[in-house]
Amino acid sequence: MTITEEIQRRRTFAIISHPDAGKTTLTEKLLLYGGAVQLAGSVTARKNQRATTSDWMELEKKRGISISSTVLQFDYDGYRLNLLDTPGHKDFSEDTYRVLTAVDAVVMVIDSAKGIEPQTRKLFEVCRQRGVPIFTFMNKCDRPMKEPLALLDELERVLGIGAFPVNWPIGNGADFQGVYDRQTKTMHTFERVVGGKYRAPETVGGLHDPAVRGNLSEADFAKTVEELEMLEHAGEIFDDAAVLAGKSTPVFFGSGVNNFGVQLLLDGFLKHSPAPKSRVMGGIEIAPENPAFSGFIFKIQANMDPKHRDRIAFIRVCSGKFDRDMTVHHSRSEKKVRLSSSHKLFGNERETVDEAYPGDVIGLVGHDSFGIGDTLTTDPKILYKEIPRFTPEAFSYLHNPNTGKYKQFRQGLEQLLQEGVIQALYLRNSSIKTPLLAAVGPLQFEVVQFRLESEYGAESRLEAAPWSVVRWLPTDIKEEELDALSLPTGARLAYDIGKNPVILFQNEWSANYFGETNKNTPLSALPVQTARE
Ligand SMILES: Nc1nc2c(ncn2[C@@H]2O[C@H](COP(=O)(O)OP(=O)(O)OP(=O)(O)O)[C@@H](O)[C@H]2O)c(=O)[nH]1
Ligand SMILES: [Mg+2]
Repeated sequence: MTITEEIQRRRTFAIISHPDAGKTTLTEKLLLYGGAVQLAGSVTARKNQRATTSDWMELEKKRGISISSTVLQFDYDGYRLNLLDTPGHKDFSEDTYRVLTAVDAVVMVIDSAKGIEPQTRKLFEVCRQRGVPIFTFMNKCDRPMKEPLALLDELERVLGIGAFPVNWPIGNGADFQGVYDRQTKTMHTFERVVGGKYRAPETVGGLHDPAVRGNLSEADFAKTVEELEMLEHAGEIFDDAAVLAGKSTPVFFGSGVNNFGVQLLLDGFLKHSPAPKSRVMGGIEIAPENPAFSGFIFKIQANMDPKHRDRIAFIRVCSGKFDRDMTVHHSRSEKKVRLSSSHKLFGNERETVDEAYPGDVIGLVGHDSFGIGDTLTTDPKILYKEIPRFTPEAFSYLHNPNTGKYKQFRQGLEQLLQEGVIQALYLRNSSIKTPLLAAVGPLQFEVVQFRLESEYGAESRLEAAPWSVVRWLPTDIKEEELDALSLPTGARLAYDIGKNPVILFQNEWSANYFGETNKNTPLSALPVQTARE
């Protein structure tokens, strides 16, 4: 296969939504229908019993939520898919946003009973800004759902995006029969299978086949037929260009847990989603066919597999061909490094990979100098600046109650900071050695504590810190200038991990007051980008 053919068969996408809409469940089912697993691993009825391929961490299993994104690579129907399941909880949105920099399309999952929830809306905004094509899966049609027309209207009204229903649900809740595919004009009637572990038996036929009606009342069926006629009458056609530009979203209905409509989503997605495109960095366009290999690190994760207590850097290949053992330029250290330990990933399973192409996400092991956002390339002129940063809003000291375990505590914390699980700040002129953690949301503290204990055997104790706002000072401010600042009551000077000075404020009001009374010292919610970042 030529490199162009390899690129054209790649599909790299993330599944996003508000918590609990069913992303992990759908991921499992895409694997099942994609032939990557024989049996969907999720025991989804009871959250605490779940053990899925993509939720590998103890804490995720315990809480039944995803706290970290998962990469799954598999082949289906001639395509090579790189699928990323993301966490929905807002405290972990940093991880989700980083993943969005690495994909070419997203599947947005909506709970059809709830419609568009706040976190979906935020994630949608990020996709829109990046111009990422969005495919919509209206999930949980097996439960009493909102009117399908109302759901489409919500997409258009709340998100301001055109919505094109590729298929349409027939019945809902206990009467959900299946979906009508508007493009092939066929009705797909599904049967429920216990636990949804296997593919759902499916009958394909005409809309007016009596079997389609199932338990549906005459009136309900007539209403659905009328809706379909209305849609046809509106005469809208599938507009690939609008979808690729992120202006319109194809909508698929179904039920992940029951395997309804999953195959149609998978096939429809593959047919209409884009292969890897060029990336524009600092005015330079880097095409995937560019002969130079290049990619950037968007995620770091340690201890994914208790059998290998190591650290894995996830890189999205953007151009050229990756070969195992190749030597590349590493942007942060400006050094040449040899990439010998490269893996393709499937949840917590990994397999050595010898070559990879644009669109692929691969894991690199054994490079402690790699950080999130770093570019790896054979052409040092290429430098990606993709990774967004977020302003922390929660602050806590992390104590080590067990001095005998000092080493484990330090080492564990250092690793987690490097992974970007949380940020740390260092108070200026302070004798306190206790680390001050800064998080986008408080669940991140819980993850740090849990992982310190389970992966490093180090206990920890949290103590709330008195600040709720952090602002960055100009990075070139001098030490004497810092000495001369007059801070509001309770505010403190500190440094971030990159030694950039910040001020911690007790509240928003105090930060604003400082801003207004110190016009010569501009504050920013994030460190002002330096050339390196
Ligand atoms: N009734 C019904 N329940 C579903 C369906 N899909 C998922 N669920 C249930 O919804 C709950 C949440 O599913 P998950 O797949 O964990 O949701 P998620 O979006 O990955 O959640 P986070 O990763 O924590 O944001 C589970 O209890 C699932 O069994 C569906 O089609 N119908
Ligand atoms: Mg999940």
